[in-house]
Amino acid sequence: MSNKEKAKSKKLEQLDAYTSDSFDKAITTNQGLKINDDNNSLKAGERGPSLLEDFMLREKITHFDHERIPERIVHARGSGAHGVFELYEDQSELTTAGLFTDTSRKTPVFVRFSTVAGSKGSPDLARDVRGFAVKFYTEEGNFDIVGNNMPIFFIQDAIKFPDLIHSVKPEPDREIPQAASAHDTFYDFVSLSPETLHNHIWAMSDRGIPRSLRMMEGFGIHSYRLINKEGKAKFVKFHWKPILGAHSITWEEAVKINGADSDFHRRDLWDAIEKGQYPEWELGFQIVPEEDEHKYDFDLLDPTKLIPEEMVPVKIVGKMTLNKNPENFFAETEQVAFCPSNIVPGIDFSNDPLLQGRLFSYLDTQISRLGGPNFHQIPINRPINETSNNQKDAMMQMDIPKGKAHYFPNSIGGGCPHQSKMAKGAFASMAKKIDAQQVRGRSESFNDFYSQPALFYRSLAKWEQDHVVNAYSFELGKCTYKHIKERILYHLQQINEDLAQKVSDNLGLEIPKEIDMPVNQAVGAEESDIKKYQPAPKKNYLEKSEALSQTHNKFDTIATRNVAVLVADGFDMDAFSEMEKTLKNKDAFITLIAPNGGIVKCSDNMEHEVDAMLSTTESVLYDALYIPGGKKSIDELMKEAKVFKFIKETFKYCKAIAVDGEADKLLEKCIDVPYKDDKAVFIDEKPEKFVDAIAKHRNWEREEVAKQIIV
Ligand code: HDE
Repeated sequence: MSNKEKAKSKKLEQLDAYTSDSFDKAITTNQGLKINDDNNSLKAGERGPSLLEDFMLREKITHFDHERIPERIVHARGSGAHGVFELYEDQSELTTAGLFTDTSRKTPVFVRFSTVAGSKGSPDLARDVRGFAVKFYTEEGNFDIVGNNMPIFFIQDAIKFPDLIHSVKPEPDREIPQAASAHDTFYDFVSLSPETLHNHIWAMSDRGIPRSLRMMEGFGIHSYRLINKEGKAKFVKFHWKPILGAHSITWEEAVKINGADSDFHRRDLWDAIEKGQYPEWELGFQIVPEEDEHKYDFDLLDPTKLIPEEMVPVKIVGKMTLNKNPENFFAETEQVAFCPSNIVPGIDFSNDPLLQGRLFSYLDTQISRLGGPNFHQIPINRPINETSNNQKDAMMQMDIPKGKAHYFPNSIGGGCPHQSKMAKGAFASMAKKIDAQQVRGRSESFNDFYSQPALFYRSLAKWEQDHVVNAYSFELGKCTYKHIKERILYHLQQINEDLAQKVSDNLGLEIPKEIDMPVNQAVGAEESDIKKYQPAPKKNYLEKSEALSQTHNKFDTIATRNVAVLVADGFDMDAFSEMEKTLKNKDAFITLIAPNGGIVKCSDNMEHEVDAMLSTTESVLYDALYIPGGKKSIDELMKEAKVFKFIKETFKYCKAIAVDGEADKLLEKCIDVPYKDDKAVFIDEKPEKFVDAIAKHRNWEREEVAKQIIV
């Protein structure tokens, strides 16, 4: 079965009806007129001016002039793919939602991953949160989980979102820096808004620079509700767990990748799907009964808090597989419109004030981004079930709605479209008791800003903590205002003294004893109210949470890991073929790199196609390095300065290296720190050991020594 057939779904069949191609077709105007010269405009004489009469020129240029739509105000840079969600077990004790109760269904999905701050053409490896938006085309309508790769958000109230984003986007006077949080305005905002600290420390950790979009977790963040047929509701948090495990790279490497291939993540996702290595995630629920709403030391409605998995385990319920690339980036990935308000029966919202704001914002933004309120008719956004209502007009109506009555109730149209009972699959908002006074303010239970960042930092491995220290030092080092850096140091001190001390040493600044704490209350608020909103003292309700560190992760596969193989004419075929067989059996990708393109000959005089010329590629684009022996090949490689850089970098960034025979000479020449006893360096060893080391992603313990290497 071809990949395309495997990916078949009701959504893809629907999209097929809208696809077109130009193969074997005559070029025409948009009015269907065949064109006999698409190279020359109509002119008054060969050297004369163009004529206004030239409708072909005008049509072509006019279309071109309007080919861009506004990029998303956030999450502009993104990559998408089609797939399917399959349920493991019926979850009807929790919800009536068809996609979570019917195990025979294969619910089509479209997923878009993104960075947040950068423009559409910004590099993939920015330090940033990643968007993880999933549209389920269910039989009851579209359901969107518009999440991120971190389980919490920066702010607690939607009214702060424009401020957060204005602060992180390029500064308004010079439009600098692009796709980077390391600048004054962002840190000014963070330092004055301690609610941001939890998401911020996640962004400063390795989670901010994933190895691949296929190797990161996803989170719905907010508490939602699942409702069963008895009408019983429970809170739920949605989790996506990648089958390949969650892995990251270091900042230094990210900077180099952005130069070598700024489409690194986009290419990686596309290539894996094209090669039939479909990315997969398991979906999990964290369930909290409504009775337990107030049981925790944090508020379930506060989106800056996670529920540690040690307190509420994640129940795995199904699997999502991405199995088809889009046909057209603009039509699908650019025009897809996610809205957290897209919901289906059996699921409902919570009062999380951030979620409440999002329920408005997404629908609203699509209207200017996609040109009007009929954006749901764009093929990628159409639900797979039928839609029918009285919103028939507006820009770009694509259907021709028949009939006279476009209001409800009506008798002329037979009362149609008619309302449906819940028993017939209609959505009805759950009955929620609300007995409160209108206030502009926040709950006191939202005041704890330090406990969870502290839990996060405590839960990291030593090397992960080092990366956090480096990230804070780098980002604050890029800021120019001393008072902003000092305010951040103060907050870091509240989170973890060791962290604050290391960063302040790096910056050469003192940690202030106190700062003027900003007040999230109305101007002129009562003193007692102002006090109410001061940060609460840090609590320690859990010493560590393993789920927060990427060291407690999946390290059991090398599928899709890209292994660079450095060769020149005369490389040892015996060693190479054993290695190649082992790696390919485990679904790793191999890239044969040689000083020149075309063909490279092995010791058996066989010809092998070169995948990449040394000058066109960089070590940072690979997960591991293998160099087979062969005197002639190694002598050739010895002459290439780029080979030295390649080896040094691979070692420096803690990746697995295997060499055979004479290739050890290359290591000796390049690596001027002890490497023979390194856990992930293999000299004339069995390929299986190399495989295990690649599966471990990196030998981070090497970092202490490797940082002395200069490249
Ligand atoms: Fe978004 N966000 N957001 N956001 N968001 C958008 O919608 C917004 C928030 C997220 O691939 C925009 O269609 C507000 C949290 C993703 O197309 C916009 C608030 C989370 C994507 C918008 C938030 C997200 C967006 C821009 C605070 C994680 C990309 C274009 C109340 C749970 C979706 C668009 C895609 C996109 C508004 C906060 C995730 C402007 C007002 C929290 C993954 O509507």
